[in-house]
Amino acid sequence: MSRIERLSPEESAISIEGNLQGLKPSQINRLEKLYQRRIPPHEIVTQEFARHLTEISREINRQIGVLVNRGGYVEYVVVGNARAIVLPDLKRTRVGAGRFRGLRCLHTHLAGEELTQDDLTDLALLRLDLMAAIEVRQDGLPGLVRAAYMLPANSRNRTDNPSPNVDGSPEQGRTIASNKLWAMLEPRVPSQLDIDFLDFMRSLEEEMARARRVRSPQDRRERAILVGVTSESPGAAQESLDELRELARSAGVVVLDTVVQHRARLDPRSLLGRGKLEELIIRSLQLGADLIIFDNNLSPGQARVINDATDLKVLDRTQLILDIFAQRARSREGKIQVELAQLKYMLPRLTGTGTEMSRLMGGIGGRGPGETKLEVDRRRVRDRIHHLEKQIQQIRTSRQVRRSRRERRDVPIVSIVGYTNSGKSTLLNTLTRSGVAAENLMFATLDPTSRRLRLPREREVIINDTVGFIRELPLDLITAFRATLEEIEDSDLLIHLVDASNPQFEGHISAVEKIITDLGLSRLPRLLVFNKSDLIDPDHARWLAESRKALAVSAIDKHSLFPLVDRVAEMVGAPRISDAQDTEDSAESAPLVRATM
Ligand SMILES: Nc1nc2c(ncn2[C@@H]2O[C@H](COP(=O)(O)OP(=O)(O)OP(=O)(O)O)[C@@H](O)[C@H]2O)c(=O)[nH]1
Ligand SMILES: [Mg+2]
Repeated sequence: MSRIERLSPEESAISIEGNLQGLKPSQINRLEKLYQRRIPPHEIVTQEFARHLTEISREINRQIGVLVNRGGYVEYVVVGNARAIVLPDLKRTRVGAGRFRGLRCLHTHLAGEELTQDDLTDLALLRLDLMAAIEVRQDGLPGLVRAAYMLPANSRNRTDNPSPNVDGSPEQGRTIASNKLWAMLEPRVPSQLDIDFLDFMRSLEEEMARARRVRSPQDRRERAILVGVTSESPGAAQESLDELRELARSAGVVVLDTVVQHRARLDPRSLLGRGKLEELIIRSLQLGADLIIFDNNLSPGQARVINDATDLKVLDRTQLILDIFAQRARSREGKIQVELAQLKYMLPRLTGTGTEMSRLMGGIGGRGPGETKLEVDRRRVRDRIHHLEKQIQQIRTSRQVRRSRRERRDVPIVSIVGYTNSGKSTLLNTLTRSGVAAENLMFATLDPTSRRLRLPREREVIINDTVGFIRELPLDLITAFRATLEEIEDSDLLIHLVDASNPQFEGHISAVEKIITDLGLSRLPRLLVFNKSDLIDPDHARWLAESRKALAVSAIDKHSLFPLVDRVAEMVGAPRISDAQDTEDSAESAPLVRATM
């Protein structure tokens, strides 16, 4: 086994960590000798090894811990105080999603006490194979060994034990989402621990792999746990999390589980309480998650604390949205805008160098901004931002020229705005018989499309599809889409399209209104249009429209759109085509004239 060779005693560093103050050289020497002892790989601990630990432990009246690998070699020796021990931070070496570290902790408990909460936390956070406390009897000999291990998901309904060699029923562990997180072996003295440790770990890992939903090697999608921390009502939190789930789906992420924590007051430091954080880590281990996505937006400080504690890739809501934008942007300008927004969001979150940073930088599937992933430093990020801003400026100038050309044309502009997935692209397609991609995904459209729409009585307008809005969309991100914005700014009319079939449509309307106001566009005439009315009760649709001086349509049914076209013509007072200077091929692009009815 290469692992044994690599970590043979000759090669591993002989160092004792922790509380060494006041120890005699002979005692240090005996501690160092631990590195030369080997436990047969199939045993958790031998009587002899345990005795070596307990004797020194009693003598110096401090806890002693060792981390032992699966080859049976000691990798770390740590000295604590009489009641506790601080294990080294192993997180620099990352463990694959859903795997154990291949190290178990054996440490002494001077009063023969149960495993402490800290012991169990270490078991989870360090993803140890096993956490064992060896009782130190008054005479310095080893007493009972109490050992805990993490359980695979859904083991509540399990009838068999992870290892056929484990006797007795494991003690109940703490539960999350009705899943036990850990279990205990029956306490025994070392000589009676008749478990084949390697077999035990193998069956535990196999069961862990089975519990994680089967992933085919081709399936490269990342797997995430969604987390919402809220002081709001459970209902509101759930709705918000439902939207996050849609966002995650749109980003191509598989959602394994969702976790909501209610707190009267959100913890400004880590957002989540420590216990919840720990549960989250175990849960991600059980399910084989690569990534945790927060519904909340994390401050740079919170992101750092959570990142350090979990050793998992952590994204917040804004980063998830940015990630979707990064996947979807097609135009050169769109791509630059997204990279710019990503860099600006990440700049205050960059600390340190190397892996730590790459974890923060990496979006889903490692799609961090630009090519600069591993060795980025702040200065380079700033340079890149500067460079991209200059490019944007150039594109903007050339667009200005195009715009002024169009202004001369004197054709009214109508922009379709609305919450993401409300059906804007579908509406444009049906109105103009075009093939703009419309999908049941959030932020399907990022690059704006303009089409001519011929209205009754030989009139026409230019109609724009736009990027969708979403609640709590950072204004920075919208302004990043200047191209879309400029189209909206020039509009003579905004069609505010609402997905009436979405239970949250009221919230969507206010979110869109707020963004319109924030963008300083509230002066523009607006027409509220309830879409997807085919999915709701027709009477309700009619009532909705009437009560709000709005229209109810179904963008997939062109007949439902005639009243809309009439109203648009009325509101923009569109000139006759013959009045406009440039009529191009507008005769062919006349899909929605009454004659087709
Ligand atoms: N049943 C029904 N489905 C619709 C209607 N309008 C749009 N859809 C569907 O809703 C989904 C979203 O439509 P899009 O046109 O892509 O929505 P969008 O507003 O452009 O979305 P983004 O570009 O992502 O902001 C698609 O699956 C459409 O087929 C409608 O009137 N009725
Ligand atoms: Mg769209």
